[in-house]
Amino acid sequence: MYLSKLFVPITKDLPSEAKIKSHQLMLRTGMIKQSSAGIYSWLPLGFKVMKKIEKIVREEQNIIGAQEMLMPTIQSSEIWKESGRYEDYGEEMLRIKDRQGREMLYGPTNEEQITDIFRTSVKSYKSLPQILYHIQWKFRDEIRPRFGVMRCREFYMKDAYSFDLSDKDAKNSYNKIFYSYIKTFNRLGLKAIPMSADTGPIGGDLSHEFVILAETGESQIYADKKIFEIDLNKYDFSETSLQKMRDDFSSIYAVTDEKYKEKDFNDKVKKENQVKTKGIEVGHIFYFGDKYSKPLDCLIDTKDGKKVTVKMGSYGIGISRLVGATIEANFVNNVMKWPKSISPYDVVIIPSINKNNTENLEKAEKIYSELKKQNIDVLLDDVDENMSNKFKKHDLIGIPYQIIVGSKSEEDKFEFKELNSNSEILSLDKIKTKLKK
Ligand code: 5CA
Repeated sequence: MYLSKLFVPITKDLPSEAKIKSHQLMLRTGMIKQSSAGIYSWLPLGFKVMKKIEKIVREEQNIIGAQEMLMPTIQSSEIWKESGRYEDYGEEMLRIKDRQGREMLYGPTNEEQITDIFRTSVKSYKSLPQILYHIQWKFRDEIRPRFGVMRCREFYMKDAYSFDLSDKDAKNSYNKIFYSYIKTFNRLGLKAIPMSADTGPIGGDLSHEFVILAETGESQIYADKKIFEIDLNKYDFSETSLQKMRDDFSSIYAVTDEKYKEKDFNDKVKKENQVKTKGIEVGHIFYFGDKYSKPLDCLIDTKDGKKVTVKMGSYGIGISRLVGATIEANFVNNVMKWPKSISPYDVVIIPSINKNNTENLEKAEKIYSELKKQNIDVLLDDVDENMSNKFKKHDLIGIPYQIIVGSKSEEDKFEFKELNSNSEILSLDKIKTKLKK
């Protein structure tokens, strides 16, 4: 893609309503555009990052055998009345009437809907266990939407739902998702800490939040950095191994300010291992047994002819929030550097150009087509602008690698730079190899 053609409305002024780094950066680099309070359009640059995150989340769900489906955004109030949450959910639920006067709502989450699908489709223990998921827009009429995509009214979420015959099996499904979340966040270049959490309006008695470290987060975190050293490769997919993994995570100190006690922290965590910072919740998982299957009568025939309510859990990842959260975690000293796995482009070519000298642009175009042939997703900054402005702009766009075609480039060697590091002069072949890695 040529930057001059890319729809990326970069603005120089800092929007006053944007209080945190990610919100400012996303508006400045034209990743999103606010449509009304807490509701955003995703422009090409932002959309591309969100789609890359979605792809990784999907791959990791599929690896553990979860199956993708899609439920609608608009739901009937009937099933919510059956579960009892229609009243309980309160003002956060956007309620709509259709032309027949039927009460509908814009789904804030889908426990009722998936239970309704399951109860009419699955009757026998033979069909269990199951994990189903979808990636869909949700609406919660947050009283104070803020921080851009971090706390919106309309947001994009992956939510999965597990169905098991017994509590024991259900906890195993919970542990599988737990494992897959740690792996997913690692692939997104994020360090996530699982923390035992309150269940709130979703309900149940077992829950973990996955929190990433960032100074602008909403919750204060106290943790032992040993939690980042747990190696997932140590565990296999057997029930005991997965339980061991969850126990290993739980045995390491990590709490939010509600549970924090200074003495505990100092007694249990060595000074050099103490992590005190803010965090952003990017995922949340719940085990709630028959909280929904009971009122909705979702019954399964067991092997010995009895009927039991199916045991369920639900598991969310905030995909749109993750775009902002990744920026919060990676935007340091006014330089944004996307993790390679979700960067909008693999590399940007920045030629020094002006009207009288098109030589650098021609060289850049040659490099561009070479890299394209190698399936490298490359952006060419063909905008006629001075180099210092270009560098400032790319510090915000955050593509991790740059090929600079200017005074330092020789016949077939170019300046290659990884953001926040020193540049090197390399041949195109060497650059290709580095990028391919
Ligand atoms: N049904 C359960 C799990 S599937 C559920 O809805 N859980 S949740 O309420 O915790 O939401 C899951 C994830 O969605 C959160 O961890 C967060 O990352 C994201 N999320 C929740 N509310 C918002 C919001 N207002 N704006 C952006 N992302 C949000």
